[in-house]
Amino acid sequence: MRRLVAAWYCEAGRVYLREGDLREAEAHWLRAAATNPADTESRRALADLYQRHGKIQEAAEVATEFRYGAPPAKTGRADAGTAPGDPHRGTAAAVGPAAARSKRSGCPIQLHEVTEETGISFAHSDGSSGRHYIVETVSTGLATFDYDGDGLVDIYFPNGAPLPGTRVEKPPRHALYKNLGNWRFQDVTLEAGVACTGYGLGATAGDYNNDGHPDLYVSNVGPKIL
Ligand SMILES: [Ca+2]
Ligand SMILES: [Ca+2]
Repeated sequence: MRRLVAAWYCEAGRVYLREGDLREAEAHWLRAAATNPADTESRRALADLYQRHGKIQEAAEVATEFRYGAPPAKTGRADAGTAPGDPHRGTAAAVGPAAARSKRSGCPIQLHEVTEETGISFAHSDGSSGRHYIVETVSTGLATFDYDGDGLVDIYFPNGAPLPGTRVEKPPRHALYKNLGNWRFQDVTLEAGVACTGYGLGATAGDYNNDGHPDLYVSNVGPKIL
């Protein structure tokens, strides 16, 4: 019965997700996980939701519970081939190749190079004058915020600029990438009007004039931009 109730909550969460109600989707998946801690679908959905919204800590926690905290299924099917006390007990069938890699390395977190798949082609330039200006050594930060209010966190990358002694055909510019969901991004710098070519060292976002829309502040060497 608990499995059925959890499955219903999980499906309801998907319906809310399709309708764009992320809060209710999250609430229903949490209910599914609480009703049946062995329910893998709700935990996967939660981890994906948290990751897409930059909630890395929450995603890691739910993934850790998923891998280590779920009790063995009563059917014993998910436990096949594992021993009591094995931290991967009850998870191998659920996470497949990732679990196999995890088991081999002993690490519950696996990292993969996915930059190309995301659509992000931004490359940072330090100005490369060869004269070792101090700004060449400090790189830059970036800002993550939802610039278009669609519920997905977007990324703004400040860039360097040619320093005295540097000659380039096309000066680098800062870049804004719109989050399309599912870890895909699109360069919307020109459309958004934020193609700054100053020497950026950092950026932050906040609603400085309290109009409900985030504003971007870019810390350049020299004039700053709001
Ligand atoms: Ca967005
Ligand atoms: Ca504002």
